Amino acid sequence: MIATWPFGKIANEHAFEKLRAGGSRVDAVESGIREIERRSSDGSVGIEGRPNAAGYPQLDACIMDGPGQRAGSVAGVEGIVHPISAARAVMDHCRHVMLVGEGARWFALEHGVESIDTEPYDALKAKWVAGERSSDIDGRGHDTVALLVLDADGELAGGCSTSGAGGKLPGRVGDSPILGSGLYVDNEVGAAGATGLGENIMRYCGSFLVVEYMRQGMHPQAACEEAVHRIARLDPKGYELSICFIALDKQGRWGAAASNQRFPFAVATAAGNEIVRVPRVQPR
Ligand code: SD4
Repeated sequence: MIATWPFGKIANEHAFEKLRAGGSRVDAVESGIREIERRSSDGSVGIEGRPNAAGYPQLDACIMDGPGQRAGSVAGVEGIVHPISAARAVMDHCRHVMLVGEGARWFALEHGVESIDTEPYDALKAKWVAGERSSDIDGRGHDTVALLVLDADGELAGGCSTSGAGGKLPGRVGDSPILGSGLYVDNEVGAAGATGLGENIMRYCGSFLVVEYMRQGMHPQAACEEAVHRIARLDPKGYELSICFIALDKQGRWGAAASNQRFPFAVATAAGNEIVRVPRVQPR
């Protein structure tokens, strides 16, 4: 398994424990991500993640299971402690794939996903509407946990959860809950996940792109790098994109790349669980 950022090591640990205890790959993904949501580790995932411009968190998450190409996603959800479990409830129990906002919250509550009181949010929202708070996507101080799992049967699953870009406008949805952008799992080929500034990932279907490069025969490392190069070539910002990818293929090979920063992530196998760092890609 492979997971974004140093907290990915904790996600991997919990995911591995779940597998060892007999859980499925999807249980493992959910469990690993729940732990990061529970800790709200660096203030960028979960209910204590960095708030939006109005001062309250709106959370995004999705989950995919390779066999059957199953998926569930929630976006802009408020007051739900474990958006990854809400996404899983959508995947397992809903005839739709993606729910947003209040509808996502209702569905999560119906399925027993833990919630908190949203009244304090309402007071903060009122301040924003009254113009007492400013809005600006700050482009810093936001992370996402994306976790990809290849199980002992060679099947893939993955998940992604975030509080999104700090200071985002209320209602802004990033790449993380968008299948093909923040996460993509293709059980024939491999899986990929993204972190960074969603606006620069979702305009290019970033994770889908990485998986398609693997389908063409690239190693996951080359596939992640190629996706960064391709986006940088097309984008007016060049390499100043603040985007990072992780990937895992059907053979258990992995890779990662980042546009303009050193990128730490965690890789776990039966032999151990370590934080690995890649330097920024070398601009072409
Ligand atoms: C977003 N991709 O909402 C997320 C945030 C993130 O590192 O991953 N930041 O844009």
